Amino acid sequence: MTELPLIARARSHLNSVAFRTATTALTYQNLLDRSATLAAALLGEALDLQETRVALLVSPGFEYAAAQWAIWRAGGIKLPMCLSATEPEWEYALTDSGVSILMVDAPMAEKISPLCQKLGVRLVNLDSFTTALVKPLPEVSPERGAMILYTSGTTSKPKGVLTTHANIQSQIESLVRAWEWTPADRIPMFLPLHHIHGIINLVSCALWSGATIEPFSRFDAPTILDRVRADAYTLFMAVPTIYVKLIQALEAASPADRAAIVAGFAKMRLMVSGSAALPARVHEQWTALTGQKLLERYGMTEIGMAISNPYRGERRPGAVGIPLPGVEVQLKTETGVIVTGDDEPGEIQVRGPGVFRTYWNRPAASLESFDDGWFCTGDMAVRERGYYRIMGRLSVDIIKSGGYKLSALEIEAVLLEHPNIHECAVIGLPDDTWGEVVTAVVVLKESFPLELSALRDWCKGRVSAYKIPQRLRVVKELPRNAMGKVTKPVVRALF
Ligand code: MCA
Ligand code: AMP
Repeated sequence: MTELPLIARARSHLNSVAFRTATTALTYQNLLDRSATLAAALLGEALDLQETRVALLVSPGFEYAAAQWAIWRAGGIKLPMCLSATEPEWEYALTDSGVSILMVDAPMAEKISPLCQKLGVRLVNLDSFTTALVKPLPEVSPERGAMILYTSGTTSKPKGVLTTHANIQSQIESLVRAWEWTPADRIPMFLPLHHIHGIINLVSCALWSGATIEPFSRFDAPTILDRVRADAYTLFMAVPTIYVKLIQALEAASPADRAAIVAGFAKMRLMVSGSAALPARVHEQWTALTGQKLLERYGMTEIGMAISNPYRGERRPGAVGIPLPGVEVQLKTETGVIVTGDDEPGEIQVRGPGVFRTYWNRPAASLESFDDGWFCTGDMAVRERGYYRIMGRLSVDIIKSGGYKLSALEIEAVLLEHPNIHECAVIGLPDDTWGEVVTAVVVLKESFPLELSALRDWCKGRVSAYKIPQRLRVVKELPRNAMGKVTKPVVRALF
């Protein structure tokens, strides 16, 4: 039987450690066995899940990876959800994508089970399957749907991005080749596992290569720095906010501690930054502190990684480099002309086998996002001396905070439900640590005031913590243009 390449490749690393924690070392053989058991549990009497959507709400680690492989081996489409999302956010993702099974671990089971009952979703608790199950698994062709990731855009509600097994394989192969992954690699995993950065760049590339992953439930600087000091890693991947936090931690450490930690960083073969712009200043500060030149790359949920500074060659602060293997990139000006030389800005358009198939159940949005076969990213860039430099986004309604992409429109829709908010405009304001911080400018209904802390409390349970405004400004009226549309650049100028 032909297996998915990601699974077949694991058979050449059977005794290597796939996941290591302080107390466990689980091998690729363990991962194959466990995912076969979970695939059998998912299938029950069925022979093939036939692209049934299976949501995943499991803490990062071995069980998450085994569940992910189980869904794929059983022929399902995986929908990883944010562990810290709110119930309305989970409900939206589950219903929008028509999920019929949800895989959970014990910590999440109690929280989500009433919602599953309400929606008629079958709950599969991983912890209930402790003994091995054996069942023939279906053959899954690479052209089948593999994963749906929800991403915010210029619409209020997030859209599901559907990628196939072939898309995922090409995204992985491109990065493994460009960044020279090997079975000897060891990498910490502290990024959330409902986005490409964690799922593809980190977990899937590592498992494709026979490398070892050390999972953490979240990013905690002291814990990670202890392991860096112990030379635990060869590779490191993070968002710019994390590098800023690490710089703060290193600067606060005693000279002896700092020297020991820096020695650990200096030995790594590669440190990557992405998901948001890495300020040149942070890049340079990191090099000055650790001797490491960060490799910055650019990607997007719809396309995986597209542009990267080279593993061997100049890593230029402030630039994202050149197209990755197998990825075609072009810039198109506002007037529809394809940029041919350096120094002329245009929108980044991407083509290649890694580009997603479609937005789930949104044919019109899918059609609109392509221009003659090229995916339109909505990001502006310029080529300078051969390297791309990101200039910003076309839409003012997309905010990047801590590496998360947020829709101002989605947050505005929630704020408008507040009993004392008459009108609002949400913007992202520049911030040294978070890249941008969510900022709400509101017109109140009544004369009684609204404090930021009260607004933040009200938002809890309605939207994920990272979408909750960090700053608030009350105004008498919002600036509008002649058409009556709120002018966000003028709103921004209030600060
Ligand atoms: C949390 N806080 C914030 C934000 N988030 N303040 C401002 N802006 C924010 N965005 C505050 C909290 O309210 C809290 O404040 C304090 O910071 C600590 O919160 P906590 O949640 O513990 O923060 P953290 O754990 O330190 O999180 C920071 C983080 C996290 C580790 C950088 O945001 C993260 O994992 N980001 C990565 C996201 C990611 O992987 N994105 C990839 C998607 P208080 O203490 O007052 O309560 S992009 C992608 O996949 C594409 C394809 C790509 O290119 O990679
Ligand atoms: P997401 O939709 O969460 O996949 O986020 C993708 C977006 O993150 C891109 O469209 C860019 O706006 C932004 N992004 C990713 N990497 C970089 C980078 N290195 N520099 C600037 N922006 C980036």
